[in-house]
Amino acid sequence: MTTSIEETLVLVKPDGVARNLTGEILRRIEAKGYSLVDIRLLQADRELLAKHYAEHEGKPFYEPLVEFMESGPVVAMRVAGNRVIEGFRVLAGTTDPTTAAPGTIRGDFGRDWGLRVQQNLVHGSDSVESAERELSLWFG
Ligand code: IDP
Repeated sequence: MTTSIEETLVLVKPDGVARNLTGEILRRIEAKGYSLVDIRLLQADRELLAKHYAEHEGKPFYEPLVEFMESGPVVAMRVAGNRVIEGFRVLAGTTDPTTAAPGTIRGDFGRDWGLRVQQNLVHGSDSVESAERELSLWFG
């Protein structure tokens, strides 16, 4: 057993907000035992999204990803808990909603629309370094 109290950035992407899944996603986070520390609903602008997704610049899905993320409001959450960075990514499921395991957020609710970008409902930071960088971008 490892003790590592962490904070992570969770985003409910525009598809999740539009489909009224914010409450269900937060319910799963809280049911798992993680704590909500801060939350905001906002319309992300391109400048914020370019910083958030800097590692993907130049990839074929980058432009459709940024367009999708600015297409409507998102919910940003600061979530705390032991090993929450890895733990939330397990709750979310793998990137592709078609193959994400049932029981995960993406596996249960993600739909493969056949679009240029996977609209997979949520984002979760993937490392301690990413979490620190992303939390300061979204929460200052
Ligand atoms: P993650 O969100 O599961 O960590 P990343 O590789 O960080 O996945 O990619 C960021 C986001 O870009 C994904 O959540 C998804 O919306 C989109 N994406 C990633 N790879 C692809 C792809 O191959 N095709 C379409 N969209 C993708």
